Amino acid sequence: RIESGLQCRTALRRAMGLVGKRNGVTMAQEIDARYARHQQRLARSSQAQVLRFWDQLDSAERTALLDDLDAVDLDLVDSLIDSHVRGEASQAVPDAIEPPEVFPVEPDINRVGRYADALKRGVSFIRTGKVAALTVAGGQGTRLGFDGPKGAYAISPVKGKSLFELFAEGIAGMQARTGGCIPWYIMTSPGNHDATCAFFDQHNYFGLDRDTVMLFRQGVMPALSRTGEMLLDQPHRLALSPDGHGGTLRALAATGALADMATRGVEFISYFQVDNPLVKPIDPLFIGLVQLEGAEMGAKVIPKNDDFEKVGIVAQVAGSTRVIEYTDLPDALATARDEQGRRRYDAGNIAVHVFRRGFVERLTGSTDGVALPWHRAVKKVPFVDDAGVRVEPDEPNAIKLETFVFDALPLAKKVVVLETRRAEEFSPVKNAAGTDSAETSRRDMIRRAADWLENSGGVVPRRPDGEPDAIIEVSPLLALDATHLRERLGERPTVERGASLYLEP
Ligand code: UD2
Repeated sequence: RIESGLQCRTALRRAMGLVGKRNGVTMAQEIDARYARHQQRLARSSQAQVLRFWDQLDSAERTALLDDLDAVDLDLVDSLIDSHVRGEASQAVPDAIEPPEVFPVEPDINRVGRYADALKRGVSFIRTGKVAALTVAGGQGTRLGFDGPKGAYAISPVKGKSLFELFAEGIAGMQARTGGCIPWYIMTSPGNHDATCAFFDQHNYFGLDRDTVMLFRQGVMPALSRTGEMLLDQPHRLALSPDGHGGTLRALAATGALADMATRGVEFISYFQVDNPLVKPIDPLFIGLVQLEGAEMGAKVIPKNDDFEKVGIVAQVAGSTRVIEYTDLPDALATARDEQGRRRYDAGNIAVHVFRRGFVERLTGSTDGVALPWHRAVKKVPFVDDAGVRVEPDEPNAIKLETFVFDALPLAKKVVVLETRRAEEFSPVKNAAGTDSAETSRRDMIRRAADWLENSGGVVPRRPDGEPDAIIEVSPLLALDATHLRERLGERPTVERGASLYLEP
């Protein structure tokens, strides 16, 4: 279920044991009943081995194991074992792929009017409360080496604001600019949900109205041995991981977030990943174009930095729009050039989407649930062996299963693919060092702030290589883009060499 800011606090208090304690007798009976139910169900799926340490567990451990089992959809797991675990369901890239039709960053002469109309409509949808923001923040920050919800990572160059704070201010800034209210839905995973709630609580929801911030957990999938047994991470814990960002759609429906959107009158969902501090949480032009074109979903793209940049590409396959993940793109396609010598498959997916609420309802409303394909990955997953010893494998030993949100694109009746500028909207924080790290992301935030400032008549010192010779940060509460800054900036500052400058309202 979803938790708005207020409910989140109660849930935290419950987790800390401050409310809702039950007495021992009732708890023991409840555990027995739950155990009996799960034992039967697991036996039918030949997975009863996960209960092999039951007799050695205390009641807290038993409860933890039962909670893990509650979170697993065993029917779904059963249905994937033959195809995706014992077999290797093919994710082959079809032969006949084409570049997609893309709306350019700057409209050509034929589209100027359409873009202006789209922008006007987008702003009006925001003003009238028809737009929600949706952040997917369920993944683990493993590659970043950060211990905590990734959104809590301090990233802004002067103030050290967290990713969540930047998004919150982007939303607040857009509310102030349009006069609308933008509900914000944040998808967490069971592993980081409580910490995420606590982070928002501790920061007083960054000044947003608590009743407009909703957190909801995504689902999980068990890691499976190559022969299809669910692995134990500890004698009383399954080895579970988030079910991929495709799980967003399922979780939106299952937790009541989608129904909550309907109650609030939300028609458009602005989707983005937690790892990109440059993202525009809400882009009126993009939303307006999706509506104006009668599309059910949109995808923002940028030209790739190089042939092997780790972004999926948006492509046209047999009449529908799809993302082909970078790991699946054959080298011959990644390096292909058109007649003008330009990269042929160059529409890099930055994982920013607009969904019509009705589309998500259609996908999640069918009796079969969301028909997104499952992707298998073979990973190293620590596990408890039959003797109860925890093994850290040296080689990949387990299958993890995930769905990807962009696999909804071919299910949409129509799609809008909009190109944007990398320097304005994309610099993700994924790795501890090197490409897509905190260092490159901060550098890009400073570059963008310097460009905006110069565009507004400010003077920015630059090094011989052209990089700004100052650390500059623009609060999203002051300005959301270059034009906005130009409108809002009073005095044009001259920045001293080596200075640190924070621009706020
Ligand atoms: C993703 C895209 C890639 C490109 C790139 C842009 C996939 C498979 N690939 O690559 O095509 O667009 O991003 O930055 O997505 N998340 C969840 N729950 C999950 C898994 C992920 O919330 O179960 C979130 C996670 O918190 C993060 C985002 O999804 O915000 C991306 O996940 P990732 O880092 O695994 O994806 P990546 O970088 O391989």
